[in-house]
Formats: sequence, C-alpha cells, structure tokens
Amino acid sequence: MISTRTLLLSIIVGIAASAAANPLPDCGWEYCDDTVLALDGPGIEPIIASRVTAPDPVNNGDYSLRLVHNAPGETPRAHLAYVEDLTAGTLVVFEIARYASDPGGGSCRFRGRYLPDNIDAGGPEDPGGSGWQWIAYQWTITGGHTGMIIEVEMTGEAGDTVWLDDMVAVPAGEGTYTLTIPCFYSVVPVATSTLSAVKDLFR
Ligand SMILES: [Ca+2]
Repeated sequence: MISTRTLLLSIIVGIAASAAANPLPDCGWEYCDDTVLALDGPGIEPIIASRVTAPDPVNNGDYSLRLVHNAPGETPRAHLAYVEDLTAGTLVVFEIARYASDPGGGSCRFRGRYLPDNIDAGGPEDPGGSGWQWIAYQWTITGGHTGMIIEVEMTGEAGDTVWLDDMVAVPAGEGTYTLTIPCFYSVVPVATSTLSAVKDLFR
C-alpha cells in the first residue's frame, strides 16, 4: 500500500514537468486527469475521486470533481491544495463551488492544516443544502508556520457524494510562494497573480 506521503510526493513529481506553460493556478479540473493531491483515511480508496463531465453537475467548463465517501464510520479527507514558502501574516484565500443533489447527501467541510507541523487551522462551516453553493474563506499564516494544506473532509455516511468546481487557493499580497493543486505545480509570483486574474483563467 502506498502511504499518503508517498502518493503526494509522487504526484508532485509527476505534474511538475507540465507546469511551465501556465504561470497562474488553474483549479477547474478542466485540463488533465488529476483529481486530488492525496487521500487520507482507512483503506486504499477512502474517497473515490473522479473527474467527471455531464450528466454529472459541472459549474464551469466541461468538468468537475466528484467525491464519494467510501469509508464507513470514518471521516476521510482529500487534499486539494498545498501552499508552501509563506511567512507569518500572509492571508491564504480559498474559494470553491460545491454541489449536492440533496441537502444531507454531500456533507463535507473544508479545513486548513498549517505546515510543517500539520496543525488544524480551522475552516468554513459547511453551508449544507443542495445545488451549487459558493464557499469562501481566508486563513492567516501565523508565526512558525510556513505553509498550508487545504483539504475537504467528508463528514457524512459512506456513499455520500459531493461535486466541486472552480477552486481558488492563493496567498494574497506581495512575495513568492509554491503552490500545488491538481494539474499545476510552480513557484508563482504573488504580485502578478491577483485573485481576479486567477479566477479569469477558468470561469
Ligand atoms: Ca470546471
């Protein structure tokens, strides 16, 4: 069995070569087969992650990410973004569109974990409900931390399904950071990567 850490590192190496052509983050699950960076939970596939198209719900473009809870009695997690080389005081801006077909069927919540010590940084409350909903949150990097993992926890029952699209995960302000999201790995100059510029890439 491949450990979560090994899987994460393998995927980073695998997508690094394709990053040079795109200087800004793209998180709409449009351009490659990557789904999430890694999974965390019991068994080989605690969440079944798939890149899907219609008739699955898609908020923008042709594809979205479908996550199916596959760990009975547990709360499995999928890592969505990985930001490094940050300094204290930096804001990490996160936005994502989330879809459930019925109010209780897509129970999940988005969480941050400070790096390198993997400390829970909290996150937005799950809005619940059905259809597409927009979630936005900001974390502040505090002293001693240099980065963040952003993940989604599936908090309901096995078989629950949630669809995600249009993810933004970007530090705000001047500086340089290392961002890893599905399909993208690069050092990004923050000054030229405003939030609106990132959004324009995939909406
Ligand atoms: Ca999309």
